[in-house]
Amino acid sequence: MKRFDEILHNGYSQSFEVTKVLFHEKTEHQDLVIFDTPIYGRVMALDNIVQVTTRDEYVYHEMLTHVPVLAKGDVTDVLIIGGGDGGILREALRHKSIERATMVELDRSVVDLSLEYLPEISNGAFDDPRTDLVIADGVKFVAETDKRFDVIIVDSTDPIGPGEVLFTESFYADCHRCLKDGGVLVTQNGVPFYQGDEVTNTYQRMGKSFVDNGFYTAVVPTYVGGMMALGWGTDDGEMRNVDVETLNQRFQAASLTTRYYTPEVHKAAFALPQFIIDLCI
Ligand code: AG3
Repeated sequence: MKRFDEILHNGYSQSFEVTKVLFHEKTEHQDLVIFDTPIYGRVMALDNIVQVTTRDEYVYHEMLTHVPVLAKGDVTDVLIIGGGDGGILREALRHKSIERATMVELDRSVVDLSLEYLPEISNGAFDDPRTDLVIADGVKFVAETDKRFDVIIVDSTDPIGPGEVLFTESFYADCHRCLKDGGVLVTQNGVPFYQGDEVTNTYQRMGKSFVDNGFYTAVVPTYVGGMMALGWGTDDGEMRNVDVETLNQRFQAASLTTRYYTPEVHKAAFALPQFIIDLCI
């Protein structure tokens, strides 16, 4: 393979020069490829869609983790749905307040192959005694567990193939059930410029269970199309408005070193451009 073409959006693709293919196989659940590139370092794609690159993964993993954790404050229990590469787990465990990080991943191969070929993504997080890795269907897990969490992070694929069930009204309702009072759910919700329906659908479906729901944004270069929408659902309508000073105190107390997240970026991420507001109907 000389090039890898991601065809996610009809009629538009991104193309990587491939210097080496390290792994390519169909797992029990999806087609998984890992390859090296000149600009983005090592890349993992599932069903032909880029999931993670070693060059820009920090944007997504920091923003999907530190925003809910620092907005909520005093977080001890986190649930991660998906996220087999371990990037979210790594960021979550950087918070000393977190006593338990439960990660429910459908595809064991994603965890195993990430550990083998992309170890810097999880950076030891799977060996942390606070990690509870469950290989199972996230939909079933949230429907059945009697555990309760402060924060739930859904690090899924797009709503095509195995990830589709993680974008349903019943899944969001079950996540709501698994949150402690005042807890918060965040989700990967695609790139609104190309995936507008996904914004509208999630807005309506999450709205059935949460008092306050909407989106915040982050720009991940390899999730092409500009801003990515990250879903937000909580019954605490004030959580999205936590001021920069409070965020700063929590950020300092956690002594995090970040490459994208800052308390100011956190606050600003909730300011949506008009075309995204218009999709929230
Ligand atoms: N999961 C989110 C991939 C989304 C790609 N979607 C897109 N480009 N519209 C990433 C897994 C990282 N842990």
